[in-house]
Amino acid sequence: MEKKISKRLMGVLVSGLSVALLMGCISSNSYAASPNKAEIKMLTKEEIKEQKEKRKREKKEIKEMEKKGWELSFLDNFEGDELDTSKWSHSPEWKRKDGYWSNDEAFLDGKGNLIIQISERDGNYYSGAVTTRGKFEQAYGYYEMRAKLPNDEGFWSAFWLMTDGAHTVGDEGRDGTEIDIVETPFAYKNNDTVVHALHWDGYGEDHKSAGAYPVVPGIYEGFHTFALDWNEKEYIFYIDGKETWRTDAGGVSRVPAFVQITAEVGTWGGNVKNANLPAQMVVDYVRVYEKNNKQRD
Ligand SMILES: [Ca+2]
Ligand SMILES: [Ca+2]
Repeated sequence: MEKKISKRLMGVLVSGLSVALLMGCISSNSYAASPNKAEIKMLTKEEIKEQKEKRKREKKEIKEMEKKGWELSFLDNFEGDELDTSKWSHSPEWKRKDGYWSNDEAFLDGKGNLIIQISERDGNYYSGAVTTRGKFEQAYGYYEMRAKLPNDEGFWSAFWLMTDGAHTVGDEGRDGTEIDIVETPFAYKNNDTVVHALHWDGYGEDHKSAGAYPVVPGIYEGFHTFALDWNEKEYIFYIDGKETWRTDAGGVSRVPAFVQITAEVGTWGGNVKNANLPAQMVVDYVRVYEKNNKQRD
């Protein structure tokens, strides 16, 4: 009798234990993708400190811009685990030059950065691309990205503004211009060169463009800011707050544009077969401002 009870008790205990194990299994599985708890705690402390400092800096920088008459109209610090789809969409997964845009190659790293990755799988090349098309579009303003640029061969990363009007022939660039705030096709040449460019009147025989090739020592090491002041008179480009190009080529575009952060594979960037992949562009934030009307002259 006692034996029977203890057997049943054992059975209950064992099945309880298996349930507990099973639950343990499930919960440990759900932790599998994340670091262990000790690491989470450590990272959180460091990250909180870093985030606090970043927020302080951000507040100060936005205030400085406000003093110059700029009002924040768009901000993404890329915090959290998922791309904020109220602000961004993945660009369509179609063939671009010698590779494909792929949703899998544009993601948040969980540490406050957007990653735009370039990968090779089975001899095909894939890169990330996000756009604010249909979600945030603005004419004129101050557009800034802080990012660490990739410097390998056969692809380029870009922070740019686009509009359907860039395809329209006539009226020069006033009815729409592709504005490339920064592109990196020469990264692999180790000559510290980036590209600023404008394209208008379509991409066929009427296509026109203008560009500049600033050399900034150390531009492919660490984080830098890339910015554009697009006003009614001209475009002014900045790297790390220093002016690198000023132009009114094509007449200045008057139509709203969306923001894009992309990478694409192509021979303009050299031979991708020489690249050490995957490569990544790491984007800390994007801020867009518009001119405060009260201070407009
Ligand atoms: Ca045009
Ligand atoms: Ca960030």
